[in-house]
Amino acid sequence: APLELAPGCLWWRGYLDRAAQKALVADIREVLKAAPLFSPLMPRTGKPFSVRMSNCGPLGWVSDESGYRYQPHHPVTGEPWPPFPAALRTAWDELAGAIPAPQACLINWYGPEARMGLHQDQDEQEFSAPVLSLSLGDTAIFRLGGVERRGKTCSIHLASGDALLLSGSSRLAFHGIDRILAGTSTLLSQPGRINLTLRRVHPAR
Ligand code: MD5
Ligand code: FE
Repeated sequence: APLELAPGCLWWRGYLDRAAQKALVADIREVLKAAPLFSPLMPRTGKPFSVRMSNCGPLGWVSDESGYRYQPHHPVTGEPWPPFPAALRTAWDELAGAIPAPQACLINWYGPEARMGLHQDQDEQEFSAPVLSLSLGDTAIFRLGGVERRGKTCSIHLASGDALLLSGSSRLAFHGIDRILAGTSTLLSQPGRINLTLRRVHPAR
């Protein structure tokens, strides 16, 4: 059974076993052959994020000097995003409940020095659907706050195979990755972490 970290924030430690993690990494490596990692740029400043990204599914999240958005093609190659690996749909169906199919999966690659500042996920037009996050590779220190930037926060260690579901009032909670604990996992062939976030972007009807 999952742990409820905050109302609507459910944490399944070790949701994916080692074999399932290995299979999912192989799936993601195939996705990345077709849709290579890119370095998104921050709006306005044009500074690159320390996290590199790609996507699969019908829509993908991108960022550049004109802003954040979802689009159906890779910003560098211009190709459509590759389809979801079947295992991602299975995880969504098991954990998200009776929610229409996800439309986007953002693939975040964290090298040992990468981090993600405290932010809210607000680029979707659908906040009633949850966000599902799957972690692979090195453990990350994840910080979760409330819906106001200045509120209290708590931290947990997200390890390889963990799943996190953000729904209800947690869907718009501030969150970020303080740092990666390089060398805590042997899943990947190098230090680093992959995070997958599955989302709906538009309302179903
Ligand atoms: C990650 N990714 O581990 C993090 C954590 C992102 C992102 O934040 O936007 O790609 S995913 C956890 C998450 C997603 C949506 C909402 C909340 C947490 N939340 O309200 O706590 O790469
Ligand atoms: Fe986020």
